[in-house]
Amino acid sequence: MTIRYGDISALFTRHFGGLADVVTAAPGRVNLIGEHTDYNDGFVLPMGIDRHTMVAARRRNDGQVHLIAGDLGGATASFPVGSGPAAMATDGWTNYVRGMAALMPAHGVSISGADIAIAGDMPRGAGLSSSAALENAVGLAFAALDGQPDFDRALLARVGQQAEHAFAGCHCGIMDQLVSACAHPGHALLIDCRSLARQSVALPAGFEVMIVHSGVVRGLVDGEYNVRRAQCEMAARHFAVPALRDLDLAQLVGPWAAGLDAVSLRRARHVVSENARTLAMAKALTSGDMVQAGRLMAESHASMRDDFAITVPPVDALAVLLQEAIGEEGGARMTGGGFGGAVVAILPTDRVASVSAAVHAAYRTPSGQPATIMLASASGGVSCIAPD
Ligand code: GAF
Repeated sequence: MTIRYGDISALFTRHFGGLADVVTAAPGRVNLIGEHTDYNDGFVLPMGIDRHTMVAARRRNDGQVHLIAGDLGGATASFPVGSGPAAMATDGWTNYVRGMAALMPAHGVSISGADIAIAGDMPRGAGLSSSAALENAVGLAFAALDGQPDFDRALLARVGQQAEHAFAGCHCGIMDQLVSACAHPGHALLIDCRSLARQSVALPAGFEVMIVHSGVVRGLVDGEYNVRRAQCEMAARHFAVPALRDLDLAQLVGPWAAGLDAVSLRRARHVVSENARTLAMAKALTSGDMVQAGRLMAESHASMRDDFAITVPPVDALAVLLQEAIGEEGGARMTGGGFGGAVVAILPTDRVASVSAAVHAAYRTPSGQPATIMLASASGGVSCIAPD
């Protein structure tokens, strides 16, 4: 973590005076594979990363919440607990906090108001789930202020997802909030998004996770995201199953598929094949079969490009560039909701320098800059932090 307890508590003291009662930190995430499968009750394989959103909070007793966001140029906002969402155009970032303040009380957390400082070290628009991290960090801070620092983490994730739906208008699945809440240090998490069962998957020794930001800041993602979700739900209704999780590929080419439009069929094919790839990837990582892992990542990217239509040309170019530079062992694919953002690569440690050099030599962001490259290590989930 490059942001520390001292940074966030200093921001708190500068803005509000005095000391915070609690400090929390929640990681962003990178998804290794399993894209747009979560809201289809499927499987995902993300890990928490060593980039965080931190929150310092102190209880108030007047029903007001006051915010300062250190990494948004010191933007401030205030609202009464229980108020609705703000208009997105003005201070949309506050909606994640408003959502948690409005929804946590239904889960036994009493909120009488709070002063809250927020800061983080995550690049924005890179698809690393800074919003899920904010929801978790704020939600846990509210719980800790109410004497509940051990508030159930899976429930916290579900409240964050509800906040995203009701206050930010994105009908996301559970992956981002759940991994940011429950991540296991040094491991990825294979999550069954139907039962929420989680299994830790260690990354093989001698390999690194690299995240390369394409510089395409995600644009219409939320509108398009909701469209993809609706298409998947329509396809599930066509097949008369509760979710696309309940289908296999053979059913998509059989007579049952007749009458479903070609676009919805392609969306379904992505989800069904991606579920199988995600389970296969967990096995490949566990057994150290990194050739197979690379193959699965390449297939996942192609499926997101051709069947799910969520990649954009610069991201496609970056994924191919990385796949070629990495070679046979390991691979690369777009990660996250799509329409820009980052490519995730898994590569041998001794290839990090040459792969980084290849990206710097051959890729430019749409504004002509070299891509931002970071190595991520697998961090634990949201927690209360003590002074260092
Ligand atoms: C976004 C959503 F928030 C997740 O729920 C998930 O669907 C992801 O896109 C795509 O896999 O991050």
